[in-house]
Amino acid sequence: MLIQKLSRISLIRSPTKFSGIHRSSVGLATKCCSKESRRSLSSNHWAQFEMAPVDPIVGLNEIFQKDDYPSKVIVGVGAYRDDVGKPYVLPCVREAEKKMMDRKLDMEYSGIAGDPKFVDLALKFVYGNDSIPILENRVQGTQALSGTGGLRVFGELMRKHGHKHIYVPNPTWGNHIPIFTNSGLEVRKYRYYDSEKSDLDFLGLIDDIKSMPAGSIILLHACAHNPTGMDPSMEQWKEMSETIKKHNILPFFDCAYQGFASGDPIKDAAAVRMFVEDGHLISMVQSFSKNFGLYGQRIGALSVVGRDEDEAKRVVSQMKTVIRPMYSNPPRQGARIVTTILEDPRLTQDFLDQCKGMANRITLMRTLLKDKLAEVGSTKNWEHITKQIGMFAYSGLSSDQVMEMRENHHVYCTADGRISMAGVTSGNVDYIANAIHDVSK
Ligand code: CBA
Repeated sequence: MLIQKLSRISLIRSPTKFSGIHRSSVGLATKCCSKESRRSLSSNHWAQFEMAPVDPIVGLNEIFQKDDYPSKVIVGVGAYRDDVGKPYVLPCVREAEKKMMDRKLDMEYSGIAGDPKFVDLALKFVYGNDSIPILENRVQGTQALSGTGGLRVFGELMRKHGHKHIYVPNPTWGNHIPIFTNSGLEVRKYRYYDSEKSDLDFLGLIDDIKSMPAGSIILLHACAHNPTGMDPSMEQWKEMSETIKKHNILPFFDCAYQGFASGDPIKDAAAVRMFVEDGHLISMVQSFSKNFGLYGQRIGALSVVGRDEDEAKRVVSQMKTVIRPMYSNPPRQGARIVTTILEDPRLTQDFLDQCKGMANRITLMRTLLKDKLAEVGSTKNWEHITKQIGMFAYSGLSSDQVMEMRENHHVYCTADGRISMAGVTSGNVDYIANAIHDVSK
């Protein structure tokens, strides 16, 4: 009714060539901005606002939506898709939701640090039930607005407590840089990847750790490094742990893909657990976006290992002083879903199987993509596609080749040539292989 009415107004006052709802909203805008109403506006505080550039990862979805080419493909943001390209809700998540509905839970605020039961289970999930600091209550944490929110709280916390800079790998997840810059930290980079060899630059990495000033924070990707998909071996992690300890650096783990590297969340926590066993008083942010498929629920955790329980609790009390004026307290649903799964052994087993299923499908797509590239006639070396792990293939395509692939083939990946393998399916792999070959031959 209302739309019909508005359409009529717009037709009378301002005939346009648009149709339906569009026409009505354009009509409304025309009405609001007539000469008379413009005269009655207050002085304009918005005029100097420029249109901001779209986000290099998430913004790709917006550009993709505007492309009406029927065979278009997006392999940009790291979000898992099933083999027909559809978003996937884990069956264990569906079951947990049903259980929660039956319990008729309230919708009260959570505490500033979130749901304590969730935090307890989340920390055990990554540190391990039998971790000594867990048993000694020396690991304490808060619920976080997924990985991104936890990173931001950590950045502000450390800036408030005297830190001036943080080291991140080169390259790293693009959003790390504005997150820490906006927290007031200077972002410095350490060597991580050798693009020539499509391999880890381990010597460069160790050398750079050695030259970091004592007391610096180093961000480490716990597993499935984004964007390169290259993780250190366990021997290399050991050497990093020793060097970091010797130089008195604070390791901060970003654990966004636990379960997505090997298919087994316990295996994927190996580096974190080794650092803790080596006596590092680490800090860590966890995300449940990918492994539990809870992207939009914004569920994660931020934790710290202290020398004793009291110390760890003091740090958490300071995290709460950052959180309260920032967003007061976190949302409930995601925490309840993860808790419902992790407190039930059968649902936990279902989760483990379903997480493995996602990781296995990605591994299969890596092999398929590499094989298809050979099949369509590419003579380039694509070994790194299967050597890399986790959600992404760091293809080695240049930004020009990425743009060419976008314009000529309507295949969208990020400008650094990162391909989300989670978006590759048996239905689009030939198309993607052809596009990659065409721009790289
Ligand atoms: N850390 C790393 C290393 C990540 O890759 C991401 C997600 C996050 C934050 C933290 P969340 O806030 O959902 O827990 O994730 N990175 C992306 O998968 C994407 O979600 C990516 O495509 O790079 C993003 O937001 O950019």
